[in-house]
Amino acid sequence: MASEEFNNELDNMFNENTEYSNINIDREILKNFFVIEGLDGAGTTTQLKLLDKELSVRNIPHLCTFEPTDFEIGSLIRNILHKKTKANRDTIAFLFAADRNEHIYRKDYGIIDHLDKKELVICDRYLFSSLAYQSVDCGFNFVFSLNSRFPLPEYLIYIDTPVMISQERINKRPGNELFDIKVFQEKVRKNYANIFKLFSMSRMKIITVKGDRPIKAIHNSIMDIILKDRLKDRLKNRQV
Ligand code: ATM
Repeated sequence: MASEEFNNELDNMFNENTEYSNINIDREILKNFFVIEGLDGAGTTTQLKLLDKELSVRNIPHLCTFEPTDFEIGSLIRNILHKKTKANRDTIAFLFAADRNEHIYRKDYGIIDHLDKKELVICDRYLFSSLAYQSVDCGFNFVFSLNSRFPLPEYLIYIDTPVMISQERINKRPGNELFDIKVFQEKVRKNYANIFKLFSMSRMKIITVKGDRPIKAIHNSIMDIILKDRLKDRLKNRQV
């Protein structure tokens, strides 16, 4: 779908007379759940690894996790992304949603069970990746409906990287994946902007972090967001 069409679709959502009026933006928020998003090459995976180390050093109970997962459906998705097996674009959208469902709800291993154990959960990509990537080929409404029942994180942290920079980083990596093409990434970047506009009506906090900086500077910005929130919570508890 062209981004202008996506924009129109988004504009229509604000019109009460359209089928989009029931769109569920203000849904359940999972406290202590942080999601990191960005274009391919934005460095979300690098940042997740750094956070994992730092939270361990600080003895903060946490789970650093990612989508596609390393559960069964996630592994199938990786094979499709690495072009080892083929699937129709709509099938890929279904698979991402199915993988997510396991990721959130699987007993003992899922995100909800970790949050229930009072751990912070930080996830590299979540439903916003589906909305940004799969909407390019499958249309926003279809992808939104597949993901309409999933809860939102408390914080969505977006590492904003210009396509040119993310493309330079991708080109340095061996092999290429299904969505690595420049024009595709440009559409994905526009989609992210539209999605954030849409979700600004929710109670989820959306924070953009500039991605064209050294890895350590980006890491510090993300740590600040996570720690500030914990500090606020502790102060609140002390006042009670
Ligand atoms: P990582 O490279 O962050 O592991 O993600 C793999 C790809 O999966 C990434 N592609 N690029 N380019 C984004 C894509 N993806 C989706 O298309 N939809 C989704 O729902 C998710 C979670 C990831």
